[in-house]
Amino acid sequence: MDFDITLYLVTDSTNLKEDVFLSKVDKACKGGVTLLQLREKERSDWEYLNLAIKVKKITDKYNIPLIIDDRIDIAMASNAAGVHLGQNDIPINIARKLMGKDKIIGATTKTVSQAKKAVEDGADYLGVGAIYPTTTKVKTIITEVSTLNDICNAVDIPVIGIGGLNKDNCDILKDSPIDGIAVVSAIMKAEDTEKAATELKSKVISIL
Ligand code: TZP
Ligand code: MG
Repeated sequence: MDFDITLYLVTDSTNLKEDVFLSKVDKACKGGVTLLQLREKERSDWEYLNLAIKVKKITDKYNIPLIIDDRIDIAMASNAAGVHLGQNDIPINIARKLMGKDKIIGATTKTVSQAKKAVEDGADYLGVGAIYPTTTKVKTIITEVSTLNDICNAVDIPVIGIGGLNKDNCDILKDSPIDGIAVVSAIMKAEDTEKAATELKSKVISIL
């Protein structure tokens, strides 16, 4: 499946009422997000699926592929475009068998060998980070930009940087052969969601 990974929004609904969360998702899509991941860690299966169905109505309106974090069952049940898998989630080769060739499978990788393995197993894109310290994923460790660059150069699928990135600090990646960036806070925590997405997108385009 074809997708544009220039500005990848990973959502966080923590402490947000559902209508406020969905409105932020809508504004972010309107502002220019190119790919959107629903990332829920605390919800029951039923709640995760329900929210995925609601978010998909919005992403469909803007023709933005919806990726579900961690859970291929929720991705398939909501007819999302794909799934994002970490090193401790369902193995990519198994996810690929279950989901077929038309779904997008993203993988979190922190080393060149993890990246090469993910590609071999059938990943469509790689997320690498955290580039900067982040309060969104507390247990993550920093990945050096040089490692991110090595990963980009070792694989032939799109690679994005993630972690603490915003429009004022993503210049650190201007010489990196990335295909886009992924953010949570820079958009989800912005006062004006649409403006944050629009400004960040033009910034990212300028450094790619
Ligand atoms: N993976 C690595 S860092 C991160 C994830 C999901 C969180 C990024 O969030 P933020 O708010 O953009 O730092
Ligand atoms: Mg995961």
